[in-house]
Amino acid sequence: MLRLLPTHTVRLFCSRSARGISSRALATRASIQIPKSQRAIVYETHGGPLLYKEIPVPQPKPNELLVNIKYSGVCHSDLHLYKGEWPLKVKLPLVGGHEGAGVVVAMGEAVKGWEVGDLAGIKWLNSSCQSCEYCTSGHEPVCSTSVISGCHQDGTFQQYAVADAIQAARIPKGVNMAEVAPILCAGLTTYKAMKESGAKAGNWVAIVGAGGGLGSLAVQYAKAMGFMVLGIDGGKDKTQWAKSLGAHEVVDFTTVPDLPRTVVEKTGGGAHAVINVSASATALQQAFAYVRPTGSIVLVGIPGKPIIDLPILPTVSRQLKIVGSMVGNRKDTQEALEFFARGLIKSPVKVAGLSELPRIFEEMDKGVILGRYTVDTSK
Ligand code: 8ID
Ligand code: ZN
Repeated sequence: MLRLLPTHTVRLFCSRSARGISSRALATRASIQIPKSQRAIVYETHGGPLLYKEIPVPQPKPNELLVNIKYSGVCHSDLHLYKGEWPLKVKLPLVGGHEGAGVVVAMGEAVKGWEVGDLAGIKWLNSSCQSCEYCTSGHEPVCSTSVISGCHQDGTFQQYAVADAIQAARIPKGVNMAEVAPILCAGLTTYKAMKESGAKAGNWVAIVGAGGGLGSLAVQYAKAMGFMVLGIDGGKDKTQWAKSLGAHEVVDFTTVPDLPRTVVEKTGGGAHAVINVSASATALQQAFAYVRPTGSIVLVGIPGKPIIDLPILPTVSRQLKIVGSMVGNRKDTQEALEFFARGLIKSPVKVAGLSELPRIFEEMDKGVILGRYTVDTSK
């Protein structure tokens, strides 16, 4: 059974718990009509037309929230999935997207701890079993039955989306909804990768892909966590952008004559940790040449051709650590959101309409986006 806010209780509900909620959320609660259909971007085949069309509003299952998505970030993972570059089972036709920030408008009968009108985030990890050894030890992203938003089920490139109430993120009241959206994947993922790197305050962390969506946030989380930051990306625009976000040093991989040597020089002996958020296998391969002995290389970006050669002797003799990192758990999510809500992270967003997604994917494919696009689902 679906629990909705009954129309006659709207006034009482608003006056009881409206404190601190943005006016936009309040407006949504006051006009709680849930339409039968909505606008979405749908594709039926990998690489096929991205159709901006009217589709039914989904019904939440007993454990799910129905969230009126206000904004959704556009992640490069959405593009990889659209192109069919990864060996994942993708639902088709599909509504992609996994960085959705919105307002709870309804919920299933088994949901506890949420109210209609709460601000909620829909993430990559839509649900997991909550009972396997990984879910019970804070590693739910590797749960074998996990459901991924915008991959296994329809995601956030629509006006209304569903999410498991346990995995949905609690967005702090009063934050800017367009800006918070990318924190739900790009922010969470890079914050978690930083923790996985084992770097300590004062250490040099190299962010590879520093001008992109994840990179722009990685630079700032790294700085907020007390690391020295070296950003690597291609072209003046991207390196200057990374510098403007707080990188202590930047390197342009398209013009520097000897990238590994330059990084070793600038960091006084190599990066203690390398966080690869680029979608480039070549960039990852190069990291072995400039990571500091005993340092770590954290793999976050997943190129279309996801194989590199592992240089075994240097990895052993220099005692390197190679770490894979995928999004983060619920605790990481709340921590990443708190950094943002405290004003330590400026979300690098450009706002566009949902209908503009095809153009955004084209720009992303060309590698020309500085920071992150977030789409307004009402346009
Ligand atoms: O949980 C995860 N592991 C996770 C979560 C979210 C995203 C992984 N990802 C993956 C995406 O699937 C994608 O493969 O991280 C990668 C980056 O996602 P993004 O930040 O959303 O992509 P982007 O905005 O296009 O930024 C990529 C940046 O990499 C730079 C580009 O110039 C761009 O700024 N780049 C490239 I491509 N080659 C580079 C190189 N050789 C490079 N920067 C430095 N050196
Ligand atoms: Zn993502």
